Amino acid sequence: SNDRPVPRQDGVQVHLFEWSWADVKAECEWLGKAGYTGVQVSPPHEDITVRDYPDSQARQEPWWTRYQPVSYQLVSRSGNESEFADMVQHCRKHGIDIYVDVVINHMAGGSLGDPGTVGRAGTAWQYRQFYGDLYSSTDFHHRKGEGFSVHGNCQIQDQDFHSCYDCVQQCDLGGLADLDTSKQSVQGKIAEYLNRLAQLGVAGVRVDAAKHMNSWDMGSILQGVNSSLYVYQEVLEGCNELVTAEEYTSLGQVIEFRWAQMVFERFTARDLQFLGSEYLPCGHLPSDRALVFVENHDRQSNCHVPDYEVPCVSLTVQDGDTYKVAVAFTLAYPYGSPQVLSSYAYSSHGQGAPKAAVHKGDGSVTCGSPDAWYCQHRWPEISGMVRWRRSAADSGISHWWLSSSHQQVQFSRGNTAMIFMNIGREAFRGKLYDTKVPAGTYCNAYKEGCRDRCRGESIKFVVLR
Ligand code: LM2
Repeated sequence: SNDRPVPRQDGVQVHLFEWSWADVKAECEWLGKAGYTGVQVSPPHEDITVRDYPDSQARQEPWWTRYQPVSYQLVSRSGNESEFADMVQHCRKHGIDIYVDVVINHMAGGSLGDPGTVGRAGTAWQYRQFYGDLYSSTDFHHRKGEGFSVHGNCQIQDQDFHSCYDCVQQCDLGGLADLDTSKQSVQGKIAEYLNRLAQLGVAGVRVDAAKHMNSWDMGSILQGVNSSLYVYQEVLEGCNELVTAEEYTSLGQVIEFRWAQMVFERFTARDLQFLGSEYLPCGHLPSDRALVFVENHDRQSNCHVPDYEVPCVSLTVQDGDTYKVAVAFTLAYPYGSPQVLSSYAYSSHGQGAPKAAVHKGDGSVTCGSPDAWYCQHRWPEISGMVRWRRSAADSGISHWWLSSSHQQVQFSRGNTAMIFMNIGREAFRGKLYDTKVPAGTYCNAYKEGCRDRCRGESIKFVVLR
């Protein structure tokens, strides 16, 4: 229901994509000090194993095995249940909430997951037939005679989004066995999994593929779930689709993909006119219902990789400075709950995470070295803006200014925070700017972390009459 908690408006969460529980645990003290408030972790359930995956010695199996559940046991590449619980408790002590990516629309699918073999915890499974003692054949949709069918169920086709509401929610998504979430026993098993996570101290859940579950079923599942859990749902709504994000807002927040789209379009066109939540394509969710980001793990895996034909529709880490400015803008703008992605370089759609741990054990991290973790959340341009957002608290925007070239934007948030963005070639100096921020010397948050004191560049504001 609507009384489920949402994160504080000035908070920021980071998706530590594919990090191990030990690494997340080791990161939480740093995150707390930097001003972050939450971490989304990769799915913790038992996933499929992919045999003989041909990849370099330095890399794990494809990241997407994590989106193919075999059971809800907490056994994954990231670690086991006791390591998971230990991480959650430790992070809480540092003021960091743990959010879990829950994959409950489907179970492991066809060809690549070696059906007939066992999951990571040893659970036997067979596509759409059984998954240990959790689900059997009758727990899945069997919507026959509806287009292209595999093992007795239709597969979601692109045109379904505009022409067949039920197909979107009852056919298989990319060959993944679609759970019949209208069944009470299935709802009960999912609720039990979510409650188990809550009991371990988990503060929230990202509901994977929520658009592919009926919102009514989703509501029934959540009725049985601990009311202190923050819920945000992945409803990737395109313009004029039959299933809409609005259907899910009474259940929790919804990932507002239109934010990423708007940011992508404006920054790619290098035209910052019409920048802001009121300009999202085909409408926007109320701020307290929306989760926003510049990119997520799926978007990064679709962009700038040779083996994927889907057009790139967001800025990604490969976009360098433009990406950093777009993330800074998202953190500065008071709309929705922002999420920062912390990932690693991929050169193909499914490329696995580095095998090397992030934390080396001597207090140092492997961030940024070749073939390793990017740790975007530690970049000064990003962590500095996390601080900036905290200092702006809940102040609204004032003194918005756009240059005539549309390549510079400035605005203030209350009397503590002001941002200048410049994506043009023209220097941004020697001009007069109006702001609520009083005269004084300020820290340039974008240039460094600005944690206890200003270590980097400072900026002087003077009053000109
Ligand atoms: C999501 N949200 O709705 C996740 O954010 C996204 O990462 C998931 O796709 C997807 N939905 C399903 O949970 C990823 C990945 C796919 C991958 C699936 C399942 O982007 O490429 O599909 O996880 O692991 C893979 C193969 C695909 C195959 C499928 C089933 O790439 O070719 O389809 O497994 O075996 C036959």
